[in-house]
Amino acid sequence: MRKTSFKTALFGTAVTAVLSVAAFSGASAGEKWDMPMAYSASNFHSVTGAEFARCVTTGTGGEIEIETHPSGSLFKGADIKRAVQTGQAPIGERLLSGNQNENAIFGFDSIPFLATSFEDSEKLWKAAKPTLTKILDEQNLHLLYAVPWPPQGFYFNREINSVAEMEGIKFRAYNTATARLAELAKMRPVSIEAAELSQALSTGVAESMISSGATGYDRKVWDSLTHFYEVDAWLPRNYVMVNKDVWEGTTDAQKNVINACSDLAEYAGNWRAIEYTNFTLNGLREGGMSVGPAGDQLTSDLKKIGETMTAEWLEKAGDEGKAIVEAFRASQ
Ligand code: PCA
Repeated sequence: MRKTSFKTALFGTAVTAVLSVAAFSGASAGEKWDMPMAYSASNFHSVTGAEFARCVTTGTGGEIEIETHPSGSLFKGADIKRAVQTGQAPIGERLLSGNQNENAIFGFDSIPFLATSFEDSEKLWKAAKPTLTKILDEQNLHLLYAVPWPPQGFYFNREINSVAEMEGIKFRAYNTATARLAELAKMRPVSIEAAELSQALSTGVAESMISSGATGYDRKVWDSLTHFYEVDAWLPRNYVMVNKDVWEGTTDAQKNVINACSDLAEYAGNWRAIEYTNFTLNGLREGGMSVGPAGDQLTSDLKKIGETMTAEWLEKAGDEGKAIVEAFRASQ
């Protein structure tokens, strides 16, 4: 049978399922799943999501047609998880650590200086995934895949050489960890979604942030900011979730296709993130920004803040959190 000749492919049986369903089910009109995403269409997470959507649409022979809605056009980032939980949207993508205000475990990927490379980010993800899958399941959500952002560094509109020099600066925060970091550095945190970032910077609502080269590049921040310090503080993830009732309503064959497309998306998204890292740092340079490592004083000041934040997170995340960090360290 045609099926067996594909068995040696990268994703084995799962890929076979995609191909066989696509080949035999024809193009009947099916269900439409709108998929809200918070970041710009050109961002690599959105590109990966669009490919995932095509994979599912093709793989199910049109039985499930997914359409992505990037840039927060359907729901803003902060509203996407609730929308999927309550069934307002069947599927969606959200910044994982954006949910850490409801459960500290969601912030496992924003602990300063715990996992600072793509390799370690992958190990940390493996250590956290079972706990996270369970928490999401209890919230009526089924986890499909997660992709990291490039390492996080600091953006400023002036040269900064120590944490003392950050005092009073308006700092754009994207989750509880970044707001806490601002507080510890005596900056003034203001919560702003990436989709509103360019405007917040040009109007002076924010004058600094921690993020990846990718987001700075996507939002063309060189119009307002001058310095990017490569601190490699952490690599936060975006995750794609589906409403549990919707997931349970799919057939086994459809689940196989969606799982295969999810594996492929996580793998491809990870590679895109790696490739996007230097590409976007060069983009910041071409935009006129100074891009380079933080100085010794700034680095050691930030390490101290990192120690405080790590202790605070471990306290809040309890035994489950401690187990994730221990499993990660054992895998290093
Ligand atoms: N970009 C996202 C989150 C992390 C990142 O690199 C943002 O700034 O909103």
